[in-house]
Amino acid sequence: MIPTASPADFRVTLDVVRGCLLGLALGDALGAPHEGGLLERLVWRVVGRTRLGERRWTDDTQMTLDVVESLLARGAVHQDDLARRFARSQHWSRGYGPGAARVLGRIRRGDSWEHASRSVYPEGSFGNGAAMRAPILGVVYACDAESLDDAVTRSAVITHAHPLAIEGALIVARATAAAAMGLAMREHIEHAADGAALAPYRARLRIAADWLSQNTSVPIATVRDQLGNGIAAVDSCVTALYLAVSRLDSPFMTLHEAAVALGGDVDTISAMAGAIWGARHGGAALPAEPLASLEDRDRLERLASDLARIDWSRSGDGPRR
Ligand code: F2R
Ligand code: MG
Ligand code: MG
Repeated sequence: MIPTASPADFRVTLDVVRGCLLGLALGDALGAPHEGGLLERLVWRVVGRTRLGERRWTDDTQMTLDVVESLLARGAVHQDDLARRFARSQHWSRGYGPGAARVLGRIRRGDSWEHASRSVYPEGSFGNGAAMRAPILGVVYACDAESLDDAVTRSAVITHAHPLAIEGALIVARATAAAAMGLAMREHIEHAADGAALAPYRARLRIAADWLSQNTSVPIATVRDQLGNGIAAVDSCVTALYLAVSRLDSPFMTLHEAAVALGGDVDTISAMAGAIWGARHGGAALPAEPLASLEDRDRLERLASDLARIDWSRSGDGPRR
């Protein structure tokens, strides 16, 4: 386990929860028109706005909302409940990964998540679908590293049993926790590199830490070549972390523009990076205009308020309301 410092007096505030949740949804919705190939972009032109003209978000936000609603209903990561919610919410128009859509279809038809999650790939999916829903768990369990790792792993394995998917989710959640707690992010990445269980993450985190310590601007093509921009967790989690940390002192839209320039899995990289940036700066720092046209803003605000009302630090014996 990576020792993210956990100041005893850290308390999750509404502003931090809003920053993480809305930062993720905004990154997702702004990135979605840029994701995938020609066909996916054409489809998004048709389904990318609600009837009210709001910017729709994709599977990244939908699965995060499933995690939040399940947490609120059960007080912890309850895998059967979460699997049912993931399966019920899944809809083609949210752009789920092909393997994830099949896994969730099986669960909907009555298969257990334990069986379904290994039905498409026997060793489990190594896509970034577990990492994209992990940031909010990082915030909720920020000051309890053990509960954080347990919650993220339990959420991940429902659809993504592959070790690369789980470690990617842990890296993103721990980084969101570190951002929320105001820790020094370059040092956090160095610790993460030293503690990473899997070699591809160790290598990428080390590259990111070196770039940050040199304090120079790295061309976006170099970021793409060395950290990746793909749908696999290993090609997107460290990328999102690096983009967020290297642009932590810039406006949110600068971060989003970098994700668009990077290309590839833009909605997910922008969502994960947006959640980390938002957890650091809080919801009040997010740009007003795109936020005003975000799909289901009221629901996101209500869920953020409900989460922030609970003291999750006593997760071992159940959170206090
Ligand atoms: N689905 C999309 N975008 C559609 C366009 C993607 C584009 N064509 C591209 O490939 O870049 N976006 C959403 O999906 C991502 C999250 O995906 P998730 O939930 O991880 O899905 P899945 O299907 O489990 O994994 C993704 C793909 O990775 C490959 N893969 C995974 N595990 C594998 C394994 N064990 N062996 C071989 N291949 C494996 C497969 O190609 C999977 O389809 C997010 O971007 C979200 O926005
Ligand atoms: Mg998506
Ligand atoms: Mg994506």
